[in-house]
Amino acid sequence: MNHSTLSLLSAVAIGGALFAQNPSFVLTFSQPENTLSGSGGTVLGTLRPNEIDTVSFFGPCTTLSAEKWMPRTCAHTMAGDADGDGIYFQNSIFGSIDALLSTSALAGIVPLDTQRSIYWSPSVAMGTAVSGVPGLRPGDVGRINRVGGSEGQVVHFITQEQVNNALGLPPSYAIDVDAIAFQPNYGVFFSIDVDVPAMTVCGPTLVRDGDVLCLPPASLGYTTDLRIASTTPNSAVVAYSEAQMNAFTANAQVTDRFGVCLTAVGDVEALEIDLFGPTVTVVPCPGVVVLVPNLIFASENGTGGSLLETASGGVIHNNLCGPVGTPCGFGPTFGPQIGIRPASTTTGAASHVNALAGTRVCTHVLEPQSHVMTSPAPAGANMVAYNNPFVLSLILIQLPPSTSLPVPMSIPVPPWSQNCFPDLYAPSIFPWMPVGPGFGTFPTPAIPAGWTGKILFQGVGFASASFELSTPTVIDVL
Ligand SMILES: [Ca+2]
Ligand SMILES: [Ca+2]
Ligand SMILES: [Ca+2]
Repeated sequence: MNHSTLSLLSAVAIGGALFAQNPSFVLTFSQPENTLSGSGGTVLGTLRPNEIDTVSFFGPCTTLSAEKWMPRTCAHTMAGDADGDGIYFQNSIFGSIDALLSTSALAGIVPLDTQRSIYWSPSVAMGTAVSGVPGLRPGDVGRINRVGGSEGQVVHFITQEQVNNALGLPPSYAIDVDAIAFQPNYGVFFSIDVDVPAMTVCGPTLVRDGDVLCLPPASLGYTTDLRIASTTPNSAVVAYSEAQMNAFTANAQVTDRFGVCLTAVGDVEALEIDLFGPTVTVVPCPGVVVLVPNLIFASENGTGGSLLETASGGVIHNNLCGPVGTPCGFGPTFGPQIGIRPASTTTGAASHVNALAGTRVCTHVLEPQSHVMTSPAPAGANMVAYNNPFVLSLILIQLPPSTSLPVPMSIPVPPWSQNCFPDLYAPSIFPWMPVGPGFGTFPTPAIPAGWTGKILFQGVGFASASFELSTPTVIDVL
């Protein structure tokens, strides 16, 4: 090992130590957006509403950028052929990811969140060809895991039925959870996408999409791994009404992407709990008392990607890189404050933040330029983009049998890969090629005439004291 390699390795180790104190989010955007960094000119620079991104506010703020963390192809590999059409790639899987939740720090399961530990809610139900029913529906918050040797299973944090039960609605009611946050001392906070006449703890209530609802701790039963096992009927509380959320939004004095001051929340689109902020006592009706922590939230009117807080009657969320939104009178909210590019020099990014969870993650990601190829094809006909945080990553290649497997098989590899993707999808360990640090691309192999099937790639990063896997990617060859 030469001196420059040693220097790089110690730089990685120091980076890791700083990363441990890093205030960061995973999040989604409501529209396709572009990373502020450009992601090396690769396809990883395009952030889609059905992909999860991450942004970190630990300096230097000049390099702040939202980066892709769970590409569609990672979800396709975990979920398999969920719609049963023989092709893993499904452009519009989940519709959008409209709510995100991390419990890993609370449950002590993993040091960092992974694509196997984070919970999300779709706006369109995932197919059930692999997972079976009930799957992952708009009213569910769940993740895709291997369970008892079966791949592509949905593990729910909370189900549509449990949410409906707390709202006094029939179990089959098609509710859409579109923001969620959780802390055992406060319970579950959430918001829904469409107004619904419900029966809450305060009686008949028209629950609005701009309301923040609470499932108080005493109303919840838990599994041993800190998921919701049960909710109490009619136990939901309107912690903040839409009118109150409108007031928080107006008081925050933040502009949209055109520079216009926000006056109403519209729909509450993202929620996270700020444990360092003030807690208030809310009495929504006589005899009902709810403790409400400071809530970080996004408004559907918050184009340009602003984040607000309920503290002090409503303020713009601040972090180490400044306010996450432009104060009224100072021009548009552009997007770089949350790591995305503005639409132009005069107009901010089109998105509001659509889902938000405070957590730390490892960004070690693969995504192909083309998810589907036709046979035959010369070597390099398709390229796969990578974002590699390590000095070196060895790309592995696997050819899953296409006809027998509706979902690829994986194995856990402890004690390795406890920070990045936890499961190995290429157990034959057939090396394809090494890649260096940062963003880049590598070529696909030549596809001979008559060969069709699936090509799976996964990177093995050489961390200072471990091996850390990248997210997997599968290319359909037709
Ligand atoms: Ca499919
Ligand atoms: Ca949803
Ligand atoms: Ca949302």
